[in-house]
Amino acid sequence: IREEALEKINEAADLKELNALRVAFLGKKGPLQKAMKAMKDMAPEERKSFGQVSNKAKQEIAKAIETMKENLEEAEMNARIKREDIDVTLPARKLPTGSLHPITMVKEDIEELFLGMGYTVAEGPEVETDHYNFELMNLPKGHPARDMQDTFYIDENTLMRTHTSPVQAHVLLEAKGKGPIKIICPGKTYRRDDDDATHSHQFAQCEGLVVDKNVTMGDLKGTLEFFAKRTFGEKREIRLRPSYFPFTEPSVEVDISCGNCGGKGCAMCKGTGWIEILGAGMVNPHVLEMCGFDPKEYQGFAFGIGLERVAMLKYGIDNIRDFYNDDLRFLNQFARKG
Ligand code: FA5
Repeated sequence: IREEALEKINEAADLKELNALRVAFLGKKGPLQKAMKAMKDMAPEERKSFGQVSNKAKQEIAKAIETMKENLEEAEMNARIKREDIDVTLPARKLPTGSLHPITMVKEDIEELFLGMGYTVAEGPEVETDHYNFELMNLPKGHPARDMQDTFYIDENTLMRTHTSPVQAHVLLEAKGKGPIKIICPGKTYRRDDDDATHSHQFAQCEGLVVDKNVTMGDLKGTLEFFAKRTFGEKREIRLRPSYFPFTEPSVEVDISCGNCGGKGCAMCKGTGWIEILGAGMVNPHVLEMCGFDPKEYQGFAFGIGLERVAMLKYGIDNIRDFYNDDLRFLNQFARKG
């Protein structure tokens, strides 16, 4: 029995086989156990020596199993280490990463530019009251200029803000009549416009508001010129055209010289040499008054930039819908490396 067991143990290929041998030779139903049972019919002398022999055989088998177990375990560990060996010289697999949306990039660039001029970034709600979106912006109910901004109403007094200008009122009221104020507010805006190549029912604006003593139209022009040159290039010029917004007086529309033809006139600027980029003006004294500021003491300027418009000009995009189609082939073109 001993020899047969030792031979088989040495040939065991793996731990499972070895365990089966342990059960077979040392288990209750094994040959040694059977032989021990036969001992009770033996003469005492014979029983003693038989007992010694079989105990010795049992110990030897157990020891052989233990030794073999260690060997097999070590072999298995070595095989595993080999299998899981990592080749550190292999180049890493490239993981696909996302990138910032071009509108987000334009927004962040504008934020950085104005933060550098001492502005802070304000925020306001996208679901707004009629009071803030219109009344405090000098657009009382029934005012014809309300038609300039077709509105998504939630109920009679609640709406999706049609511009970022109501943030002016929030900031002014919070300041409780004390300047200076110097904020920008980028954010989403909503209008019931029919979607086409240059209009979307949801778009983004960036409001700017400066209120202090002795603020002039010259400050407004200088600020917007700085913005235009930084955003589109040093060679670009701006011009102010008289316009109308109920919340500014005087109001202007600001054009930038066409980057495509350098101002000579081409298809992109419809032959005029200029492209409109934003609305602006001196804060209407009535708005200051409604928002708790004394217009004899304080003046201000404000502007509202369409972010899609800026992104389209900057990146040469001719269809605003491209921004909202989530087409990675389009979006990946703007991924900033590093
Ligand atoms: C306003 O919304 C004013 N609140 C801007 C302003 C602020 C003037 C402060 C004076 C002082 P307007 O309706 O022109 O103005 O919109 C401003 C810009 O938003 C436009 O020049 C345009 O770039 C963008 N815009 C307006 N409607 C849409 C639209 N449907 N889709 C995409 N962009 C739009």
